Amino acid sequence: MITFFSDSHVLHAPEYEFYRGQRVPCFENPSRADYVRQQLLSRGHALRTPDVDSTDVLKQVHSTRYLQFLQTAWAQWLALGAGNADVQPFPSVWPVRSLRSDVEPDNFIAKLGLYSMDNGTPMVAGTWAAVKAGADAAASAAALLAQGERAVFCATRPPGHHAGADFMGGYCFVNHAAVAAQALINQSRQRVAIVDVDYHHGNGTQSIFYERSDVLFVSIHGSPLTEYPFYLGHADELGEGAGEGFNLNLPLPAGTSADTWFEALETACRRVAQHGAQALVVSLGLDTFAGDPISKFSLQSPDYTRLGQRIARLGLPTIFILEGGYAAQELGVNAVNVLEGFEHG
Ligand code: OKP
Ligand code: ZN
Repeated sequence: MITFFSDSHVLHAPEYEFYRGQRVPCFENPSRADYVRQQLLSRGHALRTPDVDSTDVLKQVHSTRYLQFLQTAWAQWLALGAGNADVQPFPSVWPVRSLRSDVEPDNFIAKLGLYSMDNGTPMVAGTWAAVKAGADAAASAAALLAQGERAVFCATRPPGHHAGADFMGGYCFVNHAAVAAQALINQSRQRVAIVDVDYHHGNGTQSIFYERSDVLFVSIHGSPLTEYPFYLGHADELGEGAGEGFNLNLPLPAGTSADTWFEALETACRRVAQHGAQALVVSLGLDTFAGDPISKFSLQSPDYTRLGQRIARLGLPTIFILEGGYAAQELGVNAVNVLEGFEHG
């Protein structure tokens, strides 16, 4: 399968994140993309550099002030002190209930909190370059579908599905799946579907399309009662206004078996077919894998072939976008299993 891959992903390589009060090495690190790249090349898949500028589509799915912040954040951080060059900024204050988020403060850490849902999304000097390349990959994939390509993979990192219209979180800065779906809509397709199979609910993607009926969002994920992102992803979130009925969450308890997971995939696929989708975006998180260090489902490597086969049966032009998956060594095998299941049945 044609794959968009940018070497710029290595520019986003934060050293640590926080876990229970301690600094721990980042689960989301460049080795993930290296393993995916290796596996793609050794199994004969062609890599291409993203070649479509996503700037205009990014503005359709993210707010102007948030994009402006992302692009200038590192310069603002350095302006606070030259010693900041090798320090990771973290937010420490957030505009929760009763506080205002309409006025952007001047203080950098206050802005960082305004535009963040957690303190688990470290930023470094090269973050914007890396995430822009990821968004360009999504736009490039959509352009190939317009030319008649059946399916394209974006081997992108960091992931994107937790990023909302105006916030980062869960290792995500821009929402690549939203960029891909919006770019497909811009090709005058009336109906697009997004299926999010990452272990974690794609709260950012859901929120971006929550009031829209053209983009159906369906997600299978660990129950938010116990799993990140905790505050969204319940079954009663059905969409609002024009979007009512165009959001489907299939939360499953931590520890759910692969058999039950595939039953949920069946439900998801039936909903996509019913939508009459003309193209599909798959938020392909592989942290449903039994060996994943931060997740609690139990898919095995051959299950990813089966996942790809089921998606292929929808018969839709499809963009696969890499999201999570933190068993880095197995990530490449599992990702390419999906692609080959899709291609070869
Ligand atoms: C991103 B994606 C674990 C911290 C977990 C949030 C998880 C983000 C997952 N110690 N932080 O959906 O795979
Ligand atoms: Zn995840």
